Amino acid sequence: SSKTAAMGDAPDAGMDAVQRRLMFEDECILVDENDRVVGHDSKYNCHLMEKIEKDNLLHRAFSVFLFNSKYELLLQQRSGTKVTFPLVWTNTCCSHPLYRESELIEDDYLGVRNAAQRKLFDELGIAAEDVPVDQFTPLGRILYKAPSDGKWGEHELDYLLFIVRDVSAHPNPDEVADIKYVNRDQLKELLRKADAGEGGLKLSPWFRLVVDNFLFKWWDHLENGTLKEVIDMKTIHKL
Ligand code: DMA
Ligand code: MN
Repeated sequence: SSKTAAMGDAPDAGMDAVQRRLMFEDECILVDENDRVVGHDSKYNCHLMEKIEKDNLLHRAFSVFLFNSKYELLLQQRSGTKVTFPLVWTNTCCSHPLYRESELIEDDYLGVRNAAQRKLFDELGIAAEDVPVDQFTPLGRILYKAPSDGKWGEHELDYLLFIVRDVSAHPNPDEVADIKYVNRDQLKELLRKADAGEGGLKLSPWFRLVVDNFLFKWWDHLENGTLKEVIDMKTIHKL
């Protein structure tokens, strides 16, 4: 992409056309630090670091961790055209519930589940019937800020969702460069490589936060059938 080659003064100089459309069409949900809805703004504004700092913009997001029936976790490498965090490896699917009725529903976190189902199809071509909304388990919420390169970054209140389903994935190249399933040892090897800077391998900051704080413990509980014990939807972890 010409993203880095064409760095002019405008923050969107050289932005990929598909990603630009999403930046202006997607209307994110603004929340306060207690996850109460306080308004809405474009995906574009919500991810401009200068705006985030000036107006203290915080938006709602979700991160899906999809496991197959062997309890291997599906990872994705973001496409090179993503405006934020291109080419980094991360959990199965991340995005934002949008400021629309179906994705604002707070009962049983249905809005976030609806958004997760929508984006699993958009990014990975996973059919909605393969990921029924009632199969997502919301485990917790994290609040974090992370600059990407240049003018972009994240400041999110992120719902962490687990789901176990055998699915067939057909990655959308506008969103996803590559996918793979990993077991715990394979993930540990990826972490080691990323830490060592081997092969230019990079992990997303939010995936790293979840790995370092929760993932392996939750993975054990998932496999042992005791996931309910670790659900905590009261706390908002400021990481
Ligand atoms: C944003 O993901 C959400 C998190 C948790 C980082 P994203 O940049 O992949 O969003 P989108 O797919 O909507 O561009
Ligand atoms: Mn975001």
